[in-house]
Amino acid sequence: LFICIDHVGLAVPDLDEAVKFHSEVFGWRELHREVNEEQGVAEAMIGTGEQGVENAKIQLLAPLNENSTIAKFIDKNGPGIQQLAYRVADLDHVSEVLRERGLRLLYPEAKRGTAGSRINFVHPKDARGVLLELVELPKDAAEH
Ligand code: CMX
Repeated sequence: LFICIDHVGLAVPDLDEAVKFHSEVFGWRELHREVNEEQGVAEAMIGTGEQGVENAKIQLLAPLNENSTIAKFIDKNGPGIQQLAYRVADLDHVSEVLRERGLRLLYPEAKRGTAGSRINFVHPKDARGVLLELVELPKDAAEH
């Protein structure tokens, strides 16, 4: 059903500060950055950046405003791990299979995620306390 772990998402109050911390202390590199208004986030993907090394990324997620899901998460839990993302080949198929298995998907249809990917989420209550994102990369995606 799943190809690999695509990324782990961390809720952070300040994106620039978080990128600096993870770069300087852990040696991660910024691979990609964007604003996703629909999701209410400013985000950066960080990773090793090593060519030919397939590795899960870390997604740093900062709230765009106080109504953002990430703002609510930080208010309630403080900064930290907000989501685990599994990469899938066919999001619509996997969503259908998981619905058949009794899990609630958050959106009736896929939404736009990082760099033009298609995404949906399994409700954390149905995934044993983990907000599970499902990610289908765009067909022409260059692997990081
Ligand atoms: N991980 C684990 N559990 C979580 C959670 C998370 N990230 N977010 C909420 N929960 C739990 C809460 O602890 C709470 O449990 P209790 O009732 O036992 O206290 C329950 O789920 C309801 O939580 P809530 O604080 O009332 O939050 P909401 O229901 O308002 O929102 C959710 C929860 C999952 C529907 C919302 O976070 C959401 O829509 N997430 C998907 C979108 C998203 O995360 N976007 C940002 C990232 C964008 C990207 O990845 O590209």
